[in-house]
Formats: sequence, structure tokens, C-alpha cells
Amino acid sequence: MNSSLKLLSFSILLFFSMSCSKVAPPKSLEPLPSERQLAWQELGYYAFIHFNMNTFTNMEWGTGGESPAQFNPTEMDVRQWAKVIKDAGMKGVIITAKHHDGFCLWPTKTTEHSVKHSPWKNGNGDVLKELSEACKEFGLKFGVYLSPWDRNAANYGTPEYVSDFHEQLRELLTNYGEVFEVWFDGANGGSGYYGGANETRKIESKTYYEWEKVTQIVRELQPNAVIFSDGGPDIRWVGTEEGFANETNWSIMRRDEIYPGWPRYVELRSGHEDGTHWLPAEVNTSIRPGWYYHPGEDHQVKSLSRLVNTYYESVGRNGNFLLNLPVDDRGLVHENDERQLLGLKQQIDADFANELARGLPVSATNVRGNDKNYGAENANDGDANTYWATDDGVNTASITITFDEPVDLNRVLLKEYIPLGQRVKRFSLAAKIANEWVQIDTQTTIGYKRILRFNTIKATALRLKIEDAKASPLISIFEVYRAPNLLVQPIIKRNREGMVRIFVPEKAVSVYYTLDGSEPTKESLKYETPFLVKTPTTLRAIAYDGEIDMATAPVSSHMDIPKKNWKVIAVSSGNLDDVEKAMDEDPQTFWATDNKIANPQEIIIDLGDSYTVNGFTYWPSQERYPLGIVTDYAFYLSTEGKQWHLAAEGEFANVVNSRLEQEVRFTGSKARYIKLKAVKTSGNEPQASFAEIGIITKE
Ligand code: FUL
Repeated sequence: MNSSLKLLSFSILLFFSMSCSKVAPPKSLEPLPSERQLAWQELGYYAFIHFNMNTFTNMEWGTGGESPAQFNPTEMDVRQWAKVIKDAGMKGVIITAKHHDGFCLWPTKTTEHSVKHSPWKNGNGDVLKELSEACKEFGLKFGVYLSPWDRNAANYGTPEYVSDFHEQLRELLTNYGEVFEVWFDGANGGSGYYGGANETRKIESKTYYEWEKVTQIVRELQPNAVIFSDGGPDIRWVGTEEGFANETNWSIMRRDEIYPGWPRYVELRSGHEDGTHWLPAEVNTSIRPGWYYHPGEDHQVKSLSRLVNTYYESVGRNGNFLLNLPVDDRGLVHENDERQLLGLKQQIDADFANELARGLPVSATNVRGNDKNYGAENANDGDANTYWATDDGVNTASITITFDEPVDLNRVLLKEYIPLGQRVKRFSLAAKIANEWVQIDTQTTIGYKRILRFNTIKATALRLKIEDAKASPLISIFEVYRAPNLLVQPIIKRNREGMVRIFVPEKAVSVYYTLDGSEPTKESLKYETPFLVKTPTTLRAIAYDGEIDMATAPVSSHMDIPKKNWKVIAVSSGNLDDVEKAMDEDPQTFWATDNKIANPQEIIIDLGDSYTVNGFTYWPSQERYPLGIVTDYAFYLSTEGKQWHLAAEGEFANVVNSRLEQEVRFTGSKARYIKLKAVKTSGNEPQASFAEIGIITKE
């Protein structure tokens, strides 16, 4: 054979050995995801927008008896929403085209209860049109929420309504370009306005809406769109609105058991290991307590650490994250929400900025047919389409990545190659630290994406052990990160005894504080254990990250005398069992007077000793649906509990919309007893509630 012939036959051989590996690919493990489900899973994080009639009536569930005239945003700007969403790193948006109250954000032909009759743009507006166009402009996916339950429709409960509902769906899926997700809610409380009938109507949620037909319409008009509901058929609810999936999260379920309003919905948090259909979880939660905008919740936008947790407990647990933004009555994403969204983006970007394992030496205890196509190196090549696989029947195996030198790390991101089915049932992670193998974590499912968080370690190698799987495990991604510490302002708490505790979410972050009102620095007192504050004091604290030499802005907490010896000695009405909630130093709990007895109501407290009282404080209830917020007060002092002297009376301005601590100061006088009288409550509710009462003894 001459040399060029030799070269040719060698190349042919090489070509065959590379392209036609003799090893058969792993068999798929049913059930499998569809193309549209796979595409959806890649989105990861996207926005929900609750903006509709409820935005203007300050409700969560409208009755259906509202007037289109009430829908009237003053500065509506969907491009602002799209920009915020894009800047937040979200991939799309789903809007409440119609919520349970039946008001349609587009000029539908099916009902007069729509933007067509609202003053907004003189009835010529179409929120769906504007938003779908803004989505195109900003490169966002566009989705729709259409409530099956309709408390406005006179024909709700009849077959005619179902045709209208289907027609609404057709309009939404025809007139606004590509739709990526159609969202159906399972809620149905029965009662409604129903064209003035004001009654309760029961429907059979499994059959009434003709779900097969609904699916047909979506497939016909938007073949790439996924359909969401409690039980899919494409995407499932995660069984909670708190913002998490369980650690064990199968993307498969026995789907035929599920229907809208399914009573065993808690199972949606984990899926079914023996699922019959691919049905991945979408984690939906709101950035505020409510789904809709309520000015009273402007101060309750979720903290950065809460949002970061939600991200890890959704995207990091094999789910997608649908975060709701309650657009406000101006028609804008509120600035407080925007700030938190951008903070979350910044933190997540920083957490995953530098991958540390790409291309490093990696080995596995078993490789399918000893074939490079399934070798361990496919797990840390950054390509989710290649994977490490084991021989058939080998469902326990491990893969080890070795670093050139000791590396600081605290995150591991794993992916299974899900086009062939979800397989891993149990796995563990170990790290080689100072030459010893240390177990870091033991977990269950992986799925599309699983992120493990742990305290920073310095390791020379990492070993992922698949302990058990339904079939040979296929690991497409094994990434390693060192996320920076989450540096957020400390949270200060003090109990009735006066014990102070200061919290930060990261162990590696320190807290420094001052007790004289001065600016804290890393030279100030370091918080190590709880301590007692017995006299009126201003505590100021910072969180400080020594690794980057950075501190947060200080937080301040004004503390007065401890409430240790306080005793409620009389109330005008109400249950005394939980009356301490009005003075337990926790504004998240509250005490209320009897709800049948009209105001004024009052509460009398014995301070246990005599003090010069210069003022008082009142926290309104922080409940989602607060009752009896005191709007007008009278505050009295007494030295012996019989003779009362009026120290102050007035109004807590804007206390309903801005439910923050109220502070009233007056010329001080000596007292041992205080009396707070609720002269008036919000909406004149026949009940007064007190989340926390305090006094000011400091000058
Ligand atoms: C729930 C609805 O009842 C709420 O109003 C909200 O739309 C939420 C996303 O789903 O079931």
C-alpha cells in the first residue's frame, strides 16, 4: 500500500470510529418531553403581570360587578414594563388578559365588559396589542392568562359561556403574534355578579370548559405554545404560591389523575416518580404579598435575600420561575419592585459569573461502552447536548473533577440530558478538602437543572455520585461556581425582655453596630451573640463582607424600654388570650377587639413602672387583608390607672396605604398607665386592630 493510500484508509477508519460509534446510544426512558416543553424549559425565569380591573378597585378577586369606567390608568406605559423585564434578565411575560372578574384588557367581540368601554384612550385602547408589540421590540416572549371563571358573564354556567370563553381564547391566539404560554387558573369560588344575578353558580371543573377543545384551539392557532394549568397538559402548577418547588422534583406525573382544583395539589410540589406524562413545574409567586397592586404594600416588596432564595428554590430545583409584578394604577411597574428586580439580576449574575470546572481533568467509574462519546468529559464541556452516560444496568456511578490547585467554591450546577427522560433518583456530592473526602450534600432528583448551595469550601476535587437512578444516568452539565456572599442590610429584632438579635443571611458576612446613634464601621462593636438593651437606645448596624472589604448602608432601630413588665389590664372588648400580640415586639402578629362592637375601642396597659412618656407608636396590621386599622386615635396617660389625661389625639395620615410604624410625640409627663383609644378605623370597620403598641420615653 502506498503512503497516500495508507493515509486514506487510516482516515476512513478514523472517520468510522468517530462517527459510527459501535456503542448504541442509551435508550430513552419514557415519558419524554415534547419539543415545546423543551423550549419552554430553557426560558428559566420570566414575568407574570397582574394588571386589570382589580388594580383600580384595590381588590384581589373582583366581584364581576365593576364598571369598565373604573379601569383608567393615568400614565400607562407598556414599554416601561418591557424594559424593566428585559433589564431584570427575564425572558418573557404573561399578562392577565382576563381575571376572575371578567374584565377583558382587549376589545373582545364576546362581551361589552372590556377596555372598549373604559375611559382609557377613550375606549380605543388594547393592552394586549400594546404589550405584544413591546415584547417584540424588547425581544421578550409573550403569554396570556385567561381566567375560565368569569364572575361578570350573565351566561356563566351555560354552554354559551363556554363558546364565549373559547372564542376569547381564539382572539388572543390570533391577533397578537406568537404566544409562548397560555395560563389557565384553577380557581373558582362560585359566587359572582353574573350580569346582575348576584348568586352562586357551580360548574363541574373537569368537564364544563371542554378542556380537550381548549387544547385543540391552542394547538391549532399556536402550535409552539405550552398550556399551563394545575395538570397541564404541558406545564403544571407547583402546588404553592409561596415560591418554591420541593427538593425532590420530578418533571413527570400521573397526569390523568389531575384536574383543575385537584385536592391533592401538594403532590404537584414533587411530581410523581412513576409519572406517566412529562409535566414540568412552573413556580409562580408575587414580588409582593398580593398578585395585584395595593398601595398599602409598597413597603412589602420582597427582600433581596427572599428573592434570591426563591430563585434557587425554583430554577435551582428543576422548575421555571414565574415572578409576578403587580403593575400599579398609574400603569407602571413600581420603582420599589424595579429596584428589587435589578438587585436580584445583579446577584444571580454575580453568583454564576465564573465557571470553575470547564475542561478540567475528569474521570468516571463507568463510561458507556468505554466510548468517548459518552465519556465523563462531556459533563464539564459546557455543552448541554453532550453527556456522560453509563452502561445499561449501571445506575450507580460517580464522576470526579480534579482542580489544578485548591479552589474556593460554594455552588454546583447539574443537568440531566432530559430529551431521553429524567432518571436520577438519588445523588451525593463529596469534596476533597485537605486531602480528605468530605460529604457535602445528599439529594434526590436533578432533572433539567439542579443547583446546590453550600458554605464556601476549598477543594482540590469534587465527586458527584449517582446513588440510584431509574436507568443509566445521563449527566450533561456538571458546573462549579464560587458565588460572592449575599451582602444585604442586617435585620434587627428585639424581644419583650429587651434581648436583641441581628440577622444576616450569610455566615461569611459580619455585623458591626453602634448603640450611641453614630455611624457604624468595621471598627465598631462586632455582633457575636444576642445582647440586652434595657434603656432607650438607637441601634445602628451594618453588614460587612471582609472578602471584598464592602459594607451595606447602616440600618437603624430605635428601641425604648423593654416591654418585659407590661401587662394589659383592660380592653373594651375582644379576646384576652392573645392580647400580648399587641406588645410582643413583632408587628407581623396583631391583636384585635371584638368585630361586632362599634368603635371607639380601647386598650389599657400597665407599664409596670413609672416613666416620663413623651410619645407613643402604633404599628398597623401587616396582614394581606387587614382589618380594623386605626386611622383616628386618642392617647391617654395616668399615674394610678383611674384618672386619665389626654396626651394626644389625631389622625394617622395615610396609614392604610402605607402600613408603616406611626409615631406621635407630645410634651412628656409621668405615667405608669397608658390607654390607646381607636376613635375611628379604616372603612369604619367595627373592630380595631393593633399589631404593636410602643411608648417613647427618650427626650
Ligand atoms: C390564583 C388566582 O386566584 C389569583 O388571583 C392569581 O391570579 C394567581 C396567580 O392564581 O389561583
